[in-house]
Amino acid sequence: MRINRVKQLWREGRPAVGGWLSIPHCLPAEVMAHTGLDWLCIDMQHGCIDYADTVPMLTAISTTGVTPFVRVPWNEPAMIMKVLDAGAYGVIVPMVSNRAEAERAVAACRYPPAGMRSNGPNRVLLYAGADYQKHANAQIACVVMIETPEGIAKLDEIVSTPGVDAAYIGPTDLALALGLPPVMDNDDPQHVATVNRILDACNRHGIVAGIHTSSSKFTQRYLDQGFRMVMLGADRIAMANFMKAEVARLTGWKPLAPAAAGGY
Ligand code: 3PY
Ligand code: MG
Repeated sequence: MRINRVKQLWREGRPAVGGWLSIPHCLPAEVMAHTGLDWLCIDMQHGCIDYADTVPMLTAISTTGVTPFVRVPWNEPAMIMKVLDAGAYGVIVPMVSNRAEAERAVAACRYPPAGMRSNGPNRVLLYAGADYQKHANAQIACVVMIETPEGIAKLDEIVSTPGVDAAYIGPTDLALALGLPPVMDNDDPQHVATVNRILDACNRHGIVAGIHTSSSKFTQRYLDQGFRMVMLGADRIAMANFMKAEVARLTGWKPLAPAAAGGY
């Protein structure tokens, strides 16, 4: 089986930096796959992306050595199994709040006897190789998101769940969970303290800590702190930020349509 290069980095104690895909087409996926990132995540939760979009996006990513992840819309075994069958090498499961939910996510990622994943790989056999089922349990990454009030309260029971490879922080939902505005790259002391607490719990239980950002400044900060799954930038936001900055540089011209405010 083709190895999961991100899990290999993690086994070596090294970090992996990734990007985010929210535009439902194979071209932005292929473009982003050629930007030097270690992994890309197709976002079926908040991206404008359905299963029929996800499959060609996975194909586009596999024109490179970038490791493909999918964030599923919810902690539902059916969709987790379908994206794995299509070639995702890792799933990111949103809003996991307790041990039972973490176990549910893990079980959907693992073939019996370790889990309850149903047999039926399709495209993944072409991507991974004919011996996929033999090695999939070890190669596939199960990543649970910590971003709810209950998830913060039950942090230790989630990150110690056998089979969870990484806990990934959604900074804006985490902010809402703390009663703060949903800011992504967040300097609020309460947010910073909670992020540090999650990192510490992951380290104590020997799993990878991950976090979403929207800048190299925060990506660098989290890498320096010891996060080993850090998301640097998303297709839609990179496009908007680049064009807005270029438009703003022009002189002697006034745009008819003002740029939209806001980022994430
Ligand atoms: C969050 O900020 O809550 C996320 O899930 C990032 O995508
Ligand atoms: Mg979130």
